[in-house]
Amino acid sequence: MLAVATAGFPALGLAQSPADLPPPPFAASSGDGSSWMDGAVCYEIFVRSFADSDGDGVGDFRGLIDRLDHVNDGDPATTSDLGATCVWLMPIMESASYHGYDVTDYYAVEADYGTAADYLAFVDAAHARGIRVILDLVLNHTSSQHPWFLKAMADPASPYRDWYIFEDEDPGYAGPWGAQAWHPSPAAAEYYYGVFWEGMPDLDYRNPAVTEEARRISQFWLGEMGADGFRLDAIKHLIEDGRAQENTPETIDWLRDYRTWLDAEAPEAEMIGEIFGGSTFLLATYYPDGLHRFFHFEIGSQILTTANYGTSTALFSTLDGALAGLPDQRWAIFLSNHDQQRSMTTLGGDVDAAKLAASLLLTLPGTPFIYYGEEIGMTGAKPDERLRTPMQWDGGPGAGFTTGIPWEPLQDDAATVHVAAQTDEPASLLNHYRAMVNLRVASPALGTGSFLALDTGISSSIAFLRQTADQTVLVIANAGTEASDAFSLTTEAGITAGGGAPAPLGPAGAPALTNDGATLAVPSLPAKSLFVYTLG
Ligand SMILES: [Ca+2]
Ligand SMILES: [Ca+2]
Ligand SMILES: [Ca+2]
Ligand SMILES: [Ca+2]
Repeated sequence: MLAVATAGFPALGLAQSPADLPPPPFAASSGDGSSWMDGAVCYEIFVRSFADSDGDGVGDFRGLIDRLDHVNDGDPATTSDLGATCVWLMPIMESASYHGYDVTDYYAVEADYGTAADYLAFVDAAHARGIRVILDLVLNHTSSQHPWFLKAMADPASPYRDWYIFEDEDPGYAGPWGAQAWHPSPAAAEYYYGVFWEGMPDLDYRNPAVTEEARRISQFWLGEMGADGFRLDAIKHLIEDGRAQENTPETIDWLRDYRTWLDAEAPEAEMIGEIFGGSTFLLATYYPDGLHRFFHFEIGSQILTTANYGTSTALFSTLDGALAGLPDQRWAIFLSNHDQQRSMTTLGGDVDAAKLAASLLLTLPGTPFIYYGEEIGMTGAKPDERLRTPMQWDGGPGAGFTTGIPWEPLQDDAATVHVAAQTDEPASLLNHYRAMVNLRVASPALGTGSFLALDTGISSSIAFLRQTADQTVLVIANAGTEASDAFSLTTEAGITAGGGAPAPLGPAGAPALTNDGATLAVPSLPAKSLFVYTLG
C-alpha cells in the first residue's frame, strides 16, 4: 500500500530539477499568467498588403484567411508555420485613406477588404487556429470626412459640435513636433485642432459624450465582432491642455478610467498602447493600471544595434531599467513596425544579423511583435507606402499577393526574396523565425519567466537566464562579427547545481556545453548566433 501511495512521484536525486535551483534572485515575470497575452507572440498585418483574393490588387479578408496557415496552422506539433498566437490588424474600420488611420465609420469594416461577414469568417478562422485577434483602434481623431465632423463643421448647433475642438481665432501654436496643429475650417471663419494634419481632426475627450462613444465602439468590436483586444493608436495625444499636447495627466486619468470600465465589461480583452518613442521613465507614468501593456520602442531599436554592431551594453541597460521601472514585464517589443524602416534595410541586408535580431526579440522579456514580411527579410525605407508594400509569397509577377496589379508596387527584390524560396531553404531567415517563434511559444520560461543577465567577461558575448517555477532556460549569444572566444559561467544562480549538462532547445547547431559542477563551459560560438538550452 505504501508503494502505491508513492507511485507517480519522481525518483529523487537522479537529475537536476527546477526545485533544486535556488529561488531566483530576480523577481519580475510577465503578468500573473491570467492573460492570454502572457507568453504570446503577435504578428502585425496590413490587410491591404497581405493577400488579395479577387485580383483587384488590394489585400482583403478572404485572402488573409487563405494565408492564415503561414501565421499558424493550428497544430502546435508542426513548425512549418510561424506559430504566432496573436495577430494585430492595422485599421480595418471604414476609412478614406489607404492606411486606415482616419476612420469614417467606426461600425463598418473597410469595404476594400470585404464585408462584415468576410471579417467574421476571418476571426473564426483565426480563433480555430488558436490565434487571438487585436484590432487597431484609432480614438484620438477621426477623418475630416467623418459625418460627425462634417456636421460639426457645417452647423454650430449640431450635437457633434462639441465632439471636436474649434476656436474663433487661430491660437497660433504648433503641435508637439512643430507641425501645424490648428487648421482653418473650409466652412466658416474659424479654426479646428488636429495634431497630425488637417485630415485628422482630434476628438474632444473632455466631452463625456465622446468617451461614451469610445466605449460603445469598444463594446461593438469586442462583442459582436469577436476581437480579443485593441492596439490603441496615438494615445499619448488623447487630451490636450493648451500647449501641453502629449502625456497630459488628463490623458493618463482617461486611460485609467477606460481600463477600469473595460475590466468589468470585457475582462479578457487586452489593450496595448502606442506611446510613440516612449522611454521607460515616460511609460512608467502610464502604469500600473493605464492599459495592460505598452510598446517599448527603445528595446527593439537597441536589439537592431546589437545585431548590427555587436554592442549590447545599451540594450541590457535599457532592459534593466524596464525590469526595474515597469511592472511584470508588461511591455511589447518589435524590430520594426508600419511606421519604421524595415529591419533588413537597417541591417544592410545581413541575414545573419537579422537572425540574431529575431533570436533576441524572441528570447528577451516583453511580448514580441513581428511586422509582416520581417520573417523573410523584406526591405523598405520611407516614404510610408514603401514600408507597407505587398507581402512577397512567391516569385510570380504579383508575388503571389495578387493576380492583378498590386495597389502599391512590389519591392525590387520581390522575385528572389519570398516565402516559397525560403521555405525550401533549411537555413533561411524564414525557417529561423519559424523555429524561434515556435520555441518561444512552447517555452514557459521564455514566454513569461523572470530574467537574469549573466556576466560572460566578453563584451560581445551574451548570456542570460529565463525562469519560471517549471522551467529554467539559458540563452547564450555571440553578437560579434567573428567566432567568439570560449567563456565560463560560474555557480551564479545555481546553473551548475547537480552537474547536469544543459540540453539544447534550439535553433539547430547549438554546441554542447559542459558542466563540471562548478563552472559551465561555453565553447566558441559562430558570429552573430544565439542558442537556447534548458536547465530543467
Ligand atoms: Ca481584393
Ligand atoms: Ca504549427
Ligand atoms: Ca475605404
Ligand atoms: Ca487629442
